[in-house]
Amino acid sequence: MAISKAERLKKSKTPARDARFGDRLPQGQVLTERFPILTVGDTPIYDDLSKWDLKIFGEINEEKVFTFEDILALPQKKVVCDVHCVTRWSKFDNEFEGVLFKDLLNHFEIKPEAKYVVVHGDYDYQTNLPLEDLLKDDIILAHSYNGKALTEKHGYPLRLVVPHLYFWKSAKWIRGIEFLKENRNGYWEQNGFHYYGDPYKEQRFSGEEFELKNFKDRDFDY
Ligand SMILES: Nc1nc2c(c(=O)[nH]1)N[C@H]1C(S)=C(S)[C@@H](COP(=O)(O)O)O[C@H]1N2
Ligand SMILES: [Mo]
Repeated sequence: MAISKAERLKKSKTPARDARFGDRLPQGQVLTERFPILTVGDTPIYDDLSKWDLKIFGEINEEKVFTFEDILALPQKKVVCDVHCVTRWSKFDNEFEGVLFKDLLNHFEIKPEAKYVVVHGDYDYQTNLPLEDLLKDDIILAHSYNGKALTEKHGYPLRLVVPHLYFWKSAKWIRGIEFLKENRNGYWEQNGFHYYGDPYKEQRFSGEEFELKNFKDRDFDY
């Protein structure tokens, strides 16, 4: 089922580049005004926030658990960003509010060996990223969207937002952050999608990680 999602998408027609948006709209994307919902499986309902927590584990000095109150007690920031879904929709100027990932990092110690992260969201959703990517200034754990609490379907009470990668990396209903020495692919990454997923390089599918197109631009010793 999941494999066929990647296979179906590969067969879909690539939309022509929309010149109105210049470089802002990545190749192969179509702009949407609405905010589509893409979820594998059921939508979790958190009518009682005491049932929610965020566990930090793996290659860190001491495991840490944040309650929702803990999250609200951290510095609150806003990020305005564009999002790009691998299924070809993009949406401009989304305002997310919450806690920057780099601010969360002040509250636990990552071991120097940690190089990768797997983000866990309900239910059993996992997605992988290099740790370095999460250190960027605009990576946010968001509880609000355009001035209001996230809706249940968009990830209430807390979702990750990683603006510079395809939107499947932005785990909804985030419950865990796992630090790792080596990369471990998540759900979509195991099911035909790219392990990194840069929309500006159209890294949609797995098996494309060698970027043969750009081979001539690589550094060579001789
Ligand atoms: N926990 C969880 N997070 C998830 C998903 C999911 O199924 N479960 N879907 C991903 C995908 S494929 C996309 S495109 C975005 C969609 O977010 P939205 O539904 O708010 O548009 O969430 C991502 N985060
Ligand atoms: Mo997606």
